[in-house]
Amino acid sequence: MTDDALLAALREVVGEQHCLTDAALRASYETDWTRRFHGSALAVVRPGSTDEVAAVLHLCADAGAAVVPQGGNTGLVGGSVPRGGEVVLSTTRLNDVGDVDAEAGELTLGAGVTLAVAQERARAAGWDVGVDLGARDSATIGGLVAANAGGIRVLRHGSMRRQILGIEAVMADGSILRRLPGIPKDNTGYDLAGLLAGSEGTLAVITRVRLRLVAQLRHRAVCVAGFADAAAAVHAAALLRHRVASVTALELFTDAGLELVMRHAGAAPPFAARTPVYLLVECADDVVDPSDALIEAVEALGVGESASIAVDAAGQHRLWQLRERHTEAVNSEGVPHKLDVSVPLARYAELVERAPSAVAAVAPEARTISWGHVADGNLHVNILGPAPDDGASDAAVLELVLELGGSVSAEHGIGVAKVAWLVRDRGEATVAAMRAIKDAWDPRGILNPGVLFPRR
Ligand code: FAD
Ligand code: 2HG
Ligand code: ZN
Repeated sequence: MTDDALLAALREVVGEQHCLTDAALRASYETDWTRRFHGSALAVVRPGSTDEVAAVLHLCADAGAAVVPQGGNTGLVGGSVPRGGEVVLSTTRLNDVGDVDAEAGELTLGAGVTLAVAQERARAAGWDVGVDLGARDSATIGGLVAANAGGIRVLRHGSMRRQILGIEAVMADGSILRRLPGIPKDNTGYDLAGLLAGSEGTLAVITRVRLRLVAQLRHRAVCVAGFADAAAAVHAAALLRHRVASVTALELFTDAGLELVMRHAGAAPPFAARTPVYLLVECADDVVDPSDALIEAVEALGVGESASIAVDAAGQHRLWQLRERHTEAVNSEGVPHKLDVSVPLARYAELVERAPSAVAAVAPEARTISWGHVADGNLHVNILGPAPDDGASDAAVLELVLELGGSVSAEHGIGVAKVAWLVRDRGEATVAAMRAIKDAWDPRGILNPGVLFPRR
């Protein structure tokens, strides 16, 4: 089938206005959030139902045309944008929001529903979504599952895989997998929903997800405390987690990051003194106000004046902004290299301290700004300065991570950014087993070629 014939057939399926071929209309779908990854698409198609997704994939499979699934395009490893000539399948019109099953605490959502909308629906029924992250207004449920996203509540509720009770997805040949039963116990063979979590658009297009909701925690207290170094902050995080049962988030950032957030977001520092490292801790509970427990635990840390505790919503939002606006602040300074890594907690402080010098050894002019979810051993090393295609500083950090016994991707995935590192991290045998799954599900290599594995 020629490209023109394929486009005509795609228009028949999704309608003229949802098959975008004009360069200006395609543009926002062709560049990722960081601006580091981009490519041109043959077309952007926006199916409005599962059947339309199936028809699009069927046509593309017949034509041998590669497909890049895309949700909110907030992914940070380049997996949601075309490399050159693919069809981008945007899920944004798969936006039906079901009713909360208030007794069971479950909710079925179209893959294109944003996390913020899902949270709003769950909260209105007295429940909440277990995963939360800074990109909530754009990131979609399908994208969160495909990336097995983590975020700021992993400590309490786990990552996205743990929230899934059922899934509907369309395979590369157009066949539909549907298992949305609303039953928490379902041991009927392979856990395909679990397999799709973290599959990064390489196995199937997720069209609907049934979520297990979590209890809404209405009482909150947030504190930012300052420390002389990362080791002291990591130690404090361990103490807080151990002593205060209501801890829901433990986040670390440095003074270099705070400086950027203050400059770009107009934010004020958390307290008068500046310290090299900061720890944000949030406690939450449904019944008891956790403020007293948090205040007492922070006092016991002996940080003196270097702490700011917020018990009201506005103050809590202000403190959270200092942490959540790091990604945006770094983007305002240039096109970053993003290394989302994790190491055993015992090596976390060492990683925070050594990452900047590892980068400086290969890119002396580069700036390294790191922050992360300390309780998960997850650090986001962001590097500004090197050209987008210069991998030397990435390699320096990832070698360090492997030396420290860590993972080259903690929560953002492999995408195209870390394909070369997958075998180093997981080993030949494991990657061969993954490849066998990919080949069985998508024998023609239609779905997201170049993501997770090198392009054939
Ligand atoms: P996209 O970016 O559109 O796609 C991501 C991947 O999933 C791609 O490989 C794509 O092909 C695939 N995909 C998307 N939809 C589907 C589908 N329906 N079926 C199959 N494959 C699909 N991530 C975290 O883990 N934790 C964080 O704390 C976090 N914070 C962030 C903060 C900011 C400001 C930003 C910009 C990003 C952040 N991210 C974070 C990364 C990102 O938001 C998540 O990875 C999110 O899951 C991506 O969702 P999306 O809908 O934007 O997916
Ligand atoms: C976060 O936790 C996100 O802030 C994004 O995962 C990290 O921008 C990044 O590198
Ligand atoms: Zn993160």
